[in-house]
Amino acid sequence: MKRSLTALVLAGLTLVGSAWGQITPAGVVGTGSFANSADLLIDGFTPPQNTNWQDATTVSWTGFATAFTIDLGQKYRLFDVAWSVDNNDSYALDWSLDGVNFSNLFTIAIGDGDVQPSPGGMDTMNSFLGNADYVTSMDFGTVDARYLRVSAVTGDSLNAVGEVTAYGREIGAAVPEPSTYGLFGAVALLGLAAWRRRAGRR
Ligand SMILES: [Ca+2]
Ligand SMILES: [Ca+2]
Ligand SMILES: [Ca+2]
Repeated sequence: MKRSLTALVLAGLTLVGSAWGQITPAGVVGTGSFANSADLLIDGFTPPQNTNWQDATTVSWTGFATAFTIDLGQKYRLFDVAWSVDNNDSYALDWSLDGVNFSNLFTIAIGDGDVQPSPGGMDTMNSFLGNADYVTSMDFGTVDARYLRVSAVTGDSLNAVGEVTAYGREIGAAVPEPSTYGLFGAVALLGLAAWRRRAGRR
């Protein structure tokens, strides 16, 4: 009985701990003026490199008073980020737990990425060491965050973002799916109760 109980608990832990990977955000809100829907930042589509910065698949704006806050839906331990931004500007990604107080996660410099000034356009970049689109300045130390905020810092004042994708795993107050954790938890508790009864008889 003890062996099967251990197996059940391990199976339950495996299910709960398996939520690692690409994060599906709950939503995004833009402040300031910009063209196209802010939802394009998290729609899962990354514009091909060299796409025009004012393409229908990008969110574009002028100046440096615009920002977009992505709500991941809950707290995650973040490991990596990939994004698509206009090639000739500096962009910052900030993180927050409460959506109010933000800290800088990383800021890329003008010229980061492999898209050259001519023909220019959108550049896909990420923090995956060894990847063709890896950018050193995006290689951040792990943080626990719920919100991510992207903004342009400096450049030619013509800015665009096509996608922001975060990778991590659920932590903290995550509520497990009732269909998985609840079932295994109930079975494990029943097993534990039975095991205790048996152990008590010895
Ligand atoms: Ca997109
Ligand atoms: Ca690239
Ligand atoms: Ca630009």
